[in-house]
Amino acid sequence: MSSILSNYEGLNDLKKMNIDQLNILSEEIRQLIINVVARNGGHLASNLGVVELTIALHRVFNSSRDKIIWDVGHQSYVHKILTGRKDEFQTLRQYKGLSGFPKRKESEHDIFETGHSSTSISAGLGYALARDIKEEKSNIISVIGDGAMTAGMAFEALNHASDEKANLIVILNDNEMSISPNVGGLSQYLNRIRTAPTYFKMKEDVENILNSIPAIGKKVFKTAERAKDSLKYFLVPGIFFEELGFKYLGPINGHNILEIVDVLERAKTVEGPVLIHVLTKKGKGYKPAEDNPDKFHSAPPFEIDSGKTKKKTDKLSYSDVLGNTLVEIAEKNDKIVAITAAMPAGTGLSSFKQRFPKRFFDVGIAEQHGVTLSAGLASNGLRPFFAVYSTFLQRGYDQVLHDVCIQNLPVTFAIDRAGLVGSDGETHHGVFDLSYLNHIPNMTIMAPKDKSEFIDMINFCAEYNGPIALRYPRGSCNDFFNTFQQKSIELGKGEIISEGKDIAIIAIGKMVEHGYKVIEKLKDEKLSITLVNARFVKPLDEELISDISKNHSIIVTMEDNAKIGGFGSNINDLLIRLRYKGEIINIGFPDQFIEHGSIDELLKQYEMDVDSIASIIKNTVSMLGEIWWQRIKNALIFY
Ligand SMILES: Cc1ncc(C[n+]2csc(CCOP(=O)(O)OP(=O)(O)O)c2C)c(N)n1
Repeated sequence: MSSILSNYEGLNDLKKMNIDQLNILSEEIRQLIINVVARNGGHLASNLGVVELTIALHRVFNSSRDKIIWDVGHQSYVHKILTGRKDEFQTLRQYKGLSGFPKRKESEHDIFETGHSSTSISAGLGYALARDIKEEKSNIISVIGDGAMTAGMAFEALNHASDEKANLIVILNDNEMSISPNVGGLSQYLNRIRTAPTYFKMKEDVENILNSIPAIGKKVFKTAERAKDSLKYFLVPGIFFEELGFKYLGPINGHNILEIVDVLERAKTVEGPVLIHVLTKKGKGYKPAEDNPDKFHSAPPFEIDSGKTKKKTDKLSYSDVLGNTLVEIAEKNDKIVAITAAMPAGTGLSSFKQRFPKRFFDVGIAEQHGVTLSAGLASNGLRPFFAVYSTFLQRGYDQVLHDVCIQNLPVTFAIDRAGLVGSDGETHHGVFDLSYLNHIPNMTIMAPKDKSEFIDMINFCAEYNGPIALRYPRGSCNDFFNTFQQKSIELGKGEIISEGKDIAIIAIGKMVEHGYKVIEKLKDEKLSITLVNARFVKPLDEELISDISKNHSIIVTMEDNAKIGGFGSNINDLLIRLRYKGEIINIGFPDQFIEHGSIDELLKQYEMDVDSIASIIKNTVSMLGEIWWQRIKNALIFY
């Protein structure tokens, strides 16, 4: 670590540095971020874009008395480095290490936790209103990207903030990118502001001329600035925000510390809500990230010199298979349309977008709208596939229930990143979708055990006449069961993969492969184990499970979802109805948020790895003991 950063001890140091030192510090922080993210993976481009902005914020404001709220929170690395976590930064996103998102337990400077986007203005307004009720003095600053600003929630908060007239500073960090290039009318509006230099030139000229008039010039300018019908009113580029009740300052160069400091100082003196429009470059200072900001939005470990990913895989991911299969289906069926909420590449829909631009819709970060848009498309005769990460569909719960399921519309939810996602941690794991969809009438839910089954299921969805959720995990999609002759998909029907006598593992999705490996692991234990691929979480294959319950003393359910309200709980309900007398073991996530770490580390921690599940089964068998074991068997026979 080089000089200024290695000697840096805390925010007080920042306040004493001159501009040259601050600029050197920026470059050293950039280098540190590049080095660590190249090794650990992480949100590189967004962080490189906010180095100067973050330094300026901490220079002007006094965190933690002043509150800085980071929208999404993926761009908080610089903030972490500046607020006492410089050394720990090496452990970024690693198991038990520093989180890649703001965490209150990590630091008093992380004052609001995020991960999902577009919450910062609501949270900031909440902070501001609480401050006013308590009659305290502090500045509240919400930093939100132009991508996050496309969500309804951000507009709801702007709308309310102007009504409250509370002192709140919103910083709009405009880099023209969501993960992919930003979309929508707001984005076009910001673009017009950015590319209309004459406006600013005129504004600056007016300001300079008035300010140069001795004695009264400054006063006239200030009055003009305030007056709604003044010349400035017509020149203000951010009139949209002004009309909403915000004082608009900008646009300013987000890589010029002095310019940002100057505007922040001005913002501090404004009564009521202020919006500062800051222009930044995503990936700033690292050529591969500047050239490919979407690829470096969230990057796996890479080689610094070339920017090339370290562990290249040529295996297809589930997202790729979804995209490719959907293109094939759409070639034959012109009713197929695809929707994404700002994740065309992540959900594998880039090829669909290219092949069928008119049948592809990127709605921005607007999952609720994405769901109801799908409902509208389906009501008017089309077959929408909304491809969305499990964690982000949480945003659209009411729309799934109210707009899709009540009307029983043929919308497919292609639910990507179901189960654990790894180092993004608790805000991003997809471990709740089974629970939040399970209880909605008309909803059908399924999950594939491997690639061939996935392709069959996508085809099944395209023909299915009602709401259907197809959930699948992050990562590579292979034909693990390729020697197994699978039957075609039939609504509510599972399949037996291997037949035993004593114990039955009933698994869903990715956990079927896991179940297979558990059986392999136990092969010397003289246990006879059946493996069932449930295929459907809802409706369950009641006939199959009823048969299994008659002659298996232990039933093990396996899912990569929270146990509460998930697949296992559906089976438990059924087994109660069937008056099953044997032992039930539910494998799934406990009632707690799962932290960040590699998927293997986390599965081990929650006793869901192959070794742990095998031990749980072995221990249950030995706990039951021979007599119990026989008694249960007899009970099952008389059942
Ligand atoms: C509700 C929700 N949907 C989707 C995402 C995935 N996501 C993370 S960052 C991001 C783009 C954010 O763009 P912007 O706010 O402009 O920030 P930038 O990375 O450009 O600084 C998206 C879509 C999310 N975090 N939350």
